[in-house]
Amino acid sequence: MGRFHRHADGTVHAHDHDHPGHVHDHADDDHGDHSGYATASERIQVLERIFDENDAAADANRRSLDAAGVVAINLMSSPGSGKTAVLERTLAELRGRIRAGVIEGDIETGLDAERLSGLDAPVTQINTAAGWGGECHLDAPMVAGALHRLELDGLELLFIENVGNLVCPAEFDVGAHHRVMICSVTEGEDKPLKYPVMFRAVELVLINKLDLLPHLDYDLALFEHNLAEVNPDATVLRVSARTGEGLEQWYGWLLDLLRAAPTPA
Ligand SMILES: Nc1nc2c(ncn2[C@@H]2O[C@H](COP(=O)(O)OP(=O)(O)OP(=O)(O)O)[C@@H](O)[C@H]2O)c(=O)[nH]1
Ligand SMILES: [Mg+2]
Repeated sequence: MGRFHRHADGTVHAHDHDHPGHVHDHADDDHGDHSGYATASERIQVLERIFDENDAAADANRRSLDAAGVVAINLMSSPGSGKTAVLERTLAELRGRIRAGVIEGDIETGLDAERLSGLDAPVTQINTAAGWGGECHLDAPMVAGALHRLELDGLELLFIENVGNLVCPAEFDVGAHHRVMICSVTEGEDKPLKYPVMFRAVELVLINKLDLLPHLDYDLALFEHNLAEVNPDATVLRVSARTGEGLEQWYGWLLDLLRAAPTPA
């Protein structure tokens, strides 16, 4: 299937011409779809149905979380930016202050869930290769299954570590209340400009691996300028999951969310 995405107004757009150098001789866009669907518009209808079903499942997830008084955060980033490293520190340092749990999303393995075990927080794993077609992102039905495995009434905060990917996770509402991303200094200053859908989707960006700055020619101010170009409203925190630098502000941000959350009816 060709690449597709959803616009801010909810409409779906599919790209048929995603073969560089390949010349198409179709007279119109509704002709010769390469995906197995008869026409491009048939494909868009299918994609819209997928997004509609996902959104309904996401709303149901949020209702379950709200009923239990749990605030959920969808944590996204490229592979290796430090999602699990930030969670390891966060769970360890907020232990005893916040009752937190984790849904850990990966294509394969339980390696991240193992890293987060023993921190007094329930962790449940979603492997998208196990029955979800090896998807490169989490979606709301996957998260619905994981919510059933957690004792939500015992939690205040739920982290949903998405599959490492700077594109697709931003397009699927999983039913979380807040979307946060991590971008590490080893990824380059240009990433907000090249992957704007992700950077626009979030309210907080953690710039991670600050401890590596002396070894890089990374320009923090340029990264923040590029981020402001695509998402001027995002809160930005500079952190290092290795040294703990800046993480107090992240904990403060989390505690503020919990204070602001409505108490369940
Ligand atoms: N120097 C340094 N290394 C870090 C920092 N944060 C994470 N790392 C390292 O970066 C690597 C990837 O970190 P992870 O926490 O596994 O990243 P992730 O985003 O969870 O990766 P995926 O789950 O595979 O997408 C590991 O070797 C971490 O130890 C940091 O602040 N500084
Ligand atoms: Mg991880």
